[in-house]
Amino acid sequence: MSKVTIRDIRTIFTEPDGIRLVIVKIETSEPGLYGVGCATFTQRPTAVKAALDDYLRPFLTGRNVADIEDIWQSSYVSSYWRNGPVLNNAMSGVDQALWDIKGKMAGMPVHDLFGGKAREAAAVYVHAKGADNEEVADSVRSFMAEGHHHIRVQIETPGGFATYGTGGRGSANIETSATNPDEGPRWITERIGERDPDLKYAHPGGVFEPKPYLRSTLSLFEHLRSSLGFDVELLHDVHERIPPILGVWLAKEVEQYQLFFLEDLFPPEDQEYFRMVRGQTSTPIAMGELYNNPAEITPMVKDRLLDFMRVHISQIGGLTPARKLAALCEAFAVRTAWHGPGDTSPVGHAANLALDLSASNFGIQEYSIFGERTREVFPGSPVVHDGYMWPNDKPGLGIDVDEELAAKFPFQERAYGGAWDAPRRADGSVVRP
Ligand code: GCO
Ligand code: MG
Repeated sequence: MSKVTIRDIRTIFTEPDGIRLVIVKIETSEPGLYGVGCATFTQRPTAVKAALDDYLRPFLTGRNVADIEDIWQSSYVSSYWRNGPVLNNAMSGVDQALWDIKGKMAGMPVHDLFGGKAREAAAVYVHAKGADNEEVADSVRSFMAEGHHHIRVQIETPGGFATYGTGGRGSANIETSATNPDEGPRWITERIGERDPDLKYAHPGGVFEPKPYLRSTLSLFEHLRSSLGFDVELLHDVHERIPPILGVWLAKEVEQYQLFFLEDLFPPEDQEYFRMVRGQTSTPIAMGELYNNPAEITPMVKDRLLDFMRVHISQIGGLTPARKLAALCEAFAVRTAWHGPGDTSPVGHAANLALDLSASNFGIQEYSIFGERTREVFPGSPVVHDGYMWPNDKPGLGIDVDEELAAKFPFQERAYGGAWDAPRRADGSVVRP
């Protein structure tokens, strides 16, 4: 084939099931040959589009689609200041689309370009949640009945406190980002808000207090292990909410429940605390979705302070840096667990899967069940059954976007452009989301 060049780079916005997704489509000089990539930064999607339309599109139009590495390196330094979620997501959309194109040109799935299948399918974990111990146990049982063997468990904190991942108040759960101002503990700023309705503090992300959260989480694990036994693999996401020393304590306390992993015990800013955890417990540690650059997680990997590397592929700039990071992890026996929440589009999940299948140090893949409409907008979305995600073995990423249908689900209006309401401590101070 003669030289194929980038003819156009377009950004597609779509929200089929309540989550704003950003897709990049690269059209080439070859009629009918194009690629798709995920650039979803759901909290700031229009900023990613501006980075693509105003900077990457003019910078890359006319470039040879074959030169993925050079395109990545030159885009990376093209702004001089680099390493942010906006620019990285824009680069990821381009990078994944170029791998998709390369696969189509070769007539091979991307996992074949990466060395071929090291496994037939990727084990996934799904999300169980509930208001109390028995409700979470029921949710785990129904996932097990569907053949799932790795299940993340999150429980609401009694007393109306906010917590992550339950879909309740202040859960920062991307499936249900709307907060509902039901009765719960009140905090000082909420009372001020009643006196001054313009005060932004009056928008409740809920009240989070570490001790009630820790008590209900430990009671959940006790309940699940005594009622379900130890065969099912259980995971949990702390979502960086608790003071570090309580994180150290939690990691020790849950050792007896034999978690598959404990996630985001600390924010990246406090990552030195992992050293303390490592010395005291063998609870497996997962970390990474908040890093912007692989270099930020390298010290953790080389000192073996984590077991599962959970970087968000579009957040670090696409498959090109992700492959290198996976190889670095392999050298230190750290397994991959690429971030796969609802705000990773099915295109991003297909990119995750290409690495899951081909990397020998794959650990687990997070999976958020795609809605019916989302599947229709993205023909070729990876299929999950028996607790595994399966490839369709089509060339490239094996997935497409139905642009006409995507346009039927435009972004919905959101207060403050979709900014998150931070949870707050009882005294009104902000807690990490
Ligand atoms: C996870 C994550 C997500 C994030 C979300 C942010 O482990 O799945 O923590 O739920 O909160 O992707 O937009
Ligand atoms: Mg997480």
